[in-house]
Amino acid sequence: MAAMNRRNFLRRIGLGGLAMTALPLGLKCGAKKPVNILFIFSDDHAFQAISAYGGRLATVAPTPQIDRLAKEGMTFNKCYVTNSICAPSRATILTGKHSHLNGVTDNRERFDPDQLTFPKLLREGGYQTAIVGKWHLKTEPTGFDHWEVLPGQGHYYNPDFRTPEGTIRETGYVTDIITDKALNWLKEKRNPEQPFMLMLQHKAPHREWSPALRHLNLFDDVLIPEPANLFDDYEGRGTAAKKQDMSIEKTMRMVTDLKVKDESSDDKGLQHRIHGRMNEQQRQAWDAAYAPKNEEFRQKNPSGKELVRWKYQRYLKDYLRCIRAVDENVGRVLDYLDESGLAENTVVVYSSDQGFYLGEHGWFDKRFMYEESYRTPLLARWPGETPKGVYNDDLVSNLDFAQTFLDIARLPQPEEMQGLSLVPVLKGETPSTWRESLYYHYYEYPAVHSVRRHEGVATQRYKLIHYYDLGEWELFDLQVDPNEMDSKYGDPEYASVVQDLKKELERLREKYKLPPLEPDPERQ
Ligand code: SGN
Ligand code: CA
Repeated sequence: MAAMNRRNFLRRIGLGGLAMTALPLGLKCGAKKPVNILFIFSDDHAFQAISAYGGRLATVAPTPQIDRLAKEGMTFNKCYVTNSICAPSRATILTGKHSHLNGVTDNRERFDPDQLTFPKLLREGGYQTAIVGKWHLKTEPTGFDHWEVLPGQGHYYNPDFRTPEGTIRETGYVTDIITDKALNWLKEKRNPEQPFMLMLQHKAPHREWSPALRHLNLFDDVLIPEPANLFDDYEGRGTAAKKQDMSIEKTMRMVTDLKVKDESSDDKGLQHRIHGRMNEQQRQAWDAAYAPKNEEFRQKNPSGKELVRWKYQRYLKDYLRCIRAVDENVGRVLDYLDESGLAENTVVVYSSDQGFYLGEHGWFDKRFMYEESYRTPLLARWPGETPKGVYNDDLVSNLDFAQTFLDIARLPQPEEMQGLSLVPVLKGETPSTWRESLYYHYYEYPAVHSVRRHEGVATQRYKLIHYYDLGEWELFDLQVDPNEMDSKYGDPEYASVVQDLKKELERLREKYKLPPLEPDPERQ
């Protein structure tokens, strides 16, 4: 970039004063070589499905490869998202800003490609940048030297990829192919003279949870443990929890989600998403795996709670099968870093766009500020910097990722970004002034799954949620009610907690420049 352009660019990001210090800063200051950044990201990966986090699934469905990052680096127990849904989370990560400022408040919005993003700044700072896999932001990726992304949600089998040269179709399973492409870029395409930042973004384990053909019979003889609140009756919570449309019992579809083929029904979804994508050989393998299990299901013909239990088993097994392929492929990438000698100078981060319900509250999907969807996995390995095998309890957010990556690259963080660099935290030196609360806002309603709009504030112990169209509040005390079954809002014992949290919510709204709330009676 010419000197003049660079100066304008720095001015634009609020760092005009630095214009004389010729970039790339990350490459110049200090004797250390700039660090590579590998950001592995999945879609809807619940922390409950990563064995490093423990929990009921850790023994039945371990993730030994992702767990390597936990052993060799830091695992965050309290990483939360700003808005628990796909496109908004991705926009927050790229921009380091809350949804109302980056323009992607819900999945229907288009990402403005002219915005300031961390990949653009890394590229400007001398990094080679690439993204492979799910993008989901409608407009074309900007700020990347190399990109190959799935159109929209993409497909599990024989997926198409959008590239600057046009769309291409690949044969095979999406998680393997995304990894092949990422490895190919690392090995053959990038310029080894430059540091890199690679975003390796899986589609899996997103709905409809279609496994790799080699995993179709994994877990067949295993009983997946149920969560304690699989049969939640939503007492103790407000209208939003009662009126959602994301339950295993009522919302999950027998054909597309649960793969019970019904010869009498002409299910377009199954054809479009699964069968129609496959070649004859793949289709036969798929049918051979599901047909006997579906036959057994028909024989048993469960109903009521037994049917919910059956659906839960089928759902979880397919979901965990998808995770198995993600885990194996994380292993392939980590092995390559080891073999190539890159590992030593590469930060590896694993995260997901949000969490997911694996039957907790009787649900699948995300959106709510309740723990399973609000919280997202975050593991990071930075050789020589992160202490090994440490679990961190600081409140961190996907709002922090952009600034963290810039800081790792020793590049300046634009003032307009709203998060915090996690670099000191990663080094085991959390400042005493670290944040004590987080702001959340979910916007997509009316929409699929019928989750009402809400905003809220979370601290280490409490969560205050405001369903502003409904005029309802909920308060959870996670210390006594970790499963969030019993709102304490209105309980006199918690009156002062509510008062303090409302003040904190107002403070955060101001800090993050939220526009005034506009409750909409039409959206009750
Ligand atoms: C998107 C959403 C899901 C939702 C489906 C419904 N995921 O894929 O939450 O279940 O739509 O689509 S997101 O990652 O894009 O946010 S449907 O076509 O099955 O109705
Ligand atoms: Ca998602």
